[in-house]
Amino acid sequence: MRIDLSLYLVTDPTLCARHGLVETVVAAVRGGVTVVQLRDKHASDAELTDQARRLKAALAGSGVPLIINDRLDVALASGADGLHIGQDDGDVARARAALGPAAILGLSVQRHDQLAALDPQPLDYLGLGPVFATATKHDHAAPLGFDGLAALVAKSPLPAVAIGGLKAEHAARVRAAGAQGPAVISAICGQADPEAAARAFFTD
Ligand code: TZP
Ligand code: MG
Repeated sequence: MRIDLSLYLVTDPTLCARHGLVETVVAAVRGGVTVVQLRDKHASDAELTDQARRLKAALAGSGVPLIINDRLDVALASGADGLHIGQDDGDVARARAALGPAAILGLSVQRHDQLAALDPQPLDYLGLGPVFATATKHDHAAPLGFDGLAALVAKSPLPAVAIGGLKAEHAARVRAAGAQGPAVISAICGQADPEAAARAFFTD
């Protein structure tokens, strides 16, 4: 599936609570976010499915896909547009088989050996990072920096977003490194004005 990775919003239950999950996402989409990933490591499947359905309804007509982090069952039950998994979240071929050909499927990659080992065929895109250290993800891998990001993108068989500590001022360098765009949590979700925060990613 073709997917616009220009600005990828990942949600966080604490940071998005400032304005409410749905309100934050709707405002961010008004500001130019092109993909939304629902990410909550602690919610039950039932809670996350309910949130996904509410987000999916709020995004109707926007053309912005909703992707679920980690939980294949929630992606299937909620009618979301896709799934994003990490290196330890199961087999991409099995996820593709369960989701069907029309769904979006993304994978997180932190290192060259992971890139060399992956089969791109079932996947639509990669999430590469972290570019910088970030307090938003506690157990993150070693930061890549922009040079490390560019080196990974150069070897990537798939379009990629970059993640980790990215702010609007970094958007141009992310694109210059060859990524389709930045993926962010706190630069949008934790902000007083999520719409303006999203729009700022397109100003340079
Ligand atoms: N994966 C790598 S870094 C990260 C994830 C989910 C957190 C990104 O959050 P922020 O606030 O944009 O640094
Ligand atoms: Mg995961």
